[in-house]
Amino acid sequence: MLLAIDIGGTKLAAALVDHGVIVARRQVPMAVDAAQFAAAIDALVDGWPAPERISVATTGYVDGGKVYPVNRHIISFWNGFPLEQLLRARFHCPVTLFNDAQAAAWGEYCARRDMGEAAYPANLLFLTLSTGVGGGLVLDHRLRAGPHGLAGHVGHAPARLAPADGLVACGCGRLGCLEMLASGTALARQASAVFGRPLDSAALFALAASEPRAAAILDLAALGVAEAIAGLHMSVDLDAVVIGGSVGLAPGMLPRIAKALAGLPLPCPPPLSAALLGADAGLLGAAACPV
Ligand code: ADP
Ligand code: BMX
Ligand code: ZN
Repeated sequence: MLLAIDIGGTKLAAALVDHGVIVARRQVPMAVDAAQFAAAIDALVDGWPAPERISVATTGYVDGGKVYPVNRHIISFWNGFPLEQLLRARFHCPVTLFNDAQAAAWGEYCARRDMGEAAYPANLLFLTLSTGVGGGLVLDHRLRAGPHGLAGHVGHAPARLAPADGLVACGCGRLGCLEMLASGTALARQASAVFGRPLDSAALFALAASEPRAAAILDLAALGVAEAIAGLHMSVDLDAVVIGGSVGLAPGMLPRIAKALAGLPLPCPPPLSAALLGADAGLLGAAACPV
């Protein structure tokens, strides 16, 4: 049995995976420090059989068995965190780490391949709109992690558009990143500024049905995402773009992105779809990733 773990800025999920099928799944809020993280892992696997191996999809970039932040504001203790060593010591089995969006990209690629479609995409971009904005690329049927694990970090490409509350420095240190416009964190920040009261991303989506200023924040984020897709499409020539994450999968977000993309002058625009694996794209993608 394989243990898959998905570590995001907001949630920590674990699943027992048997031949590509989730047979048990648990989820808790992401921990705030290393001690709480170790305790949360123990709680997640309580009563489960010892795994034969572990595959992790994690926010941050993975280099040499350690996890590093791109956006330093997402997880405070993630700076060179020895995740592989910690899990090996706890479970005494092989451990493989992947960036969360890269793992999900591979999961979505495999899901399409295994459906037996004659023309499954060889060049797929997965975008997660979640606590941050993550990205993963499959190019010529191969997952591209990059020499430092950084490939696909689209959230830190310039968005070209200022957020509704003005330009904000990203936790990566740069100004104008897509993540500051279109992540759940950024949507909550913009909504709270525009409406003058604390609002989270889900509340913004609910408000958008009746309040044009709320809808405008989502449309701006969708345009930023569409611009990022267009930029990558012109760089590597995509044949599929898959959207995931709780914000990406929230009702209305995919049509907003599709409309924005359709409005851009782009040769051979790639088809856009929601993650077939839904909220399990990271877990199942990590489980399917080559070891
Ligand atoms: P993680 O980033 O840990 O992988 P998620 O994909 O769930 O987790 O993304 C978390 C972000 O999504 C948070 O900013 C949260 O406020 C936002 N979010 C969660 N549920 C919803 C929802 N139903 N609609 C809109 N935004 C949501
Ligand atoms: C950030 C970055 C990416 C990650 C993306 C989505 C950190 C800690 N994370 O851009 O590595 O893929 O967020 O991650 O720098 P999530 O936390 O939203 O799931
Ligand atoms: Zn950034």
